[in-house]
Amino acid sequence: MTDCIFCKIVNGELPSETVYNSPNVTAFRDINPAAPVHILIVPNRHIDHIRDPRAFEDDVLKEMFQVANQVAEMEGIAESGYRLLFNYGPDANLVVPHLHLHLLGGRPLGPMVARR
Ligand code: DGP
Repeated sequence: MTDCIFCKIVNGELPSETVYNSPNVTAFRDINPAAPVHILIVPNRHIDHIRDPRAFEDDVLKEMFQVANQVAEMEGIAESGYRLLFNYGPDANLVVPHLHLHLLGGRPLGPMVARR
């Protein structure tokens, strides 16, 4: 997609701190990190979000999770632990409409969702 920022990052049209790249998947540091390690794992081909049927083709999700585990090892947080999450829709605050898996870690992350 021509106006998708994550497509532009994958294509090298926009700068990013890329930590992993394969023919199908790219991982780069989040521009606004919520934890010492905050990396986004994205498919190289455009898929809108986790409800897009294309997410379930060609082992896309499987490879994204494999890359997340590999990047967690590379970042030294495999032992201390990490959180993997997808946002979808307004209640989850999905902002960028290109499928992305958040990898968060590097400090105790607390409860999964703030209770109120
Ligand atoms: P989400 O709320 O799940 O859509 O998260 C989108 C994330 O993308 C958010 O944590 C900030 C990050 N982000 C947005 N624009 C850019 C960018 O241009 N570069 C990088 N590296 N991250 C971005």
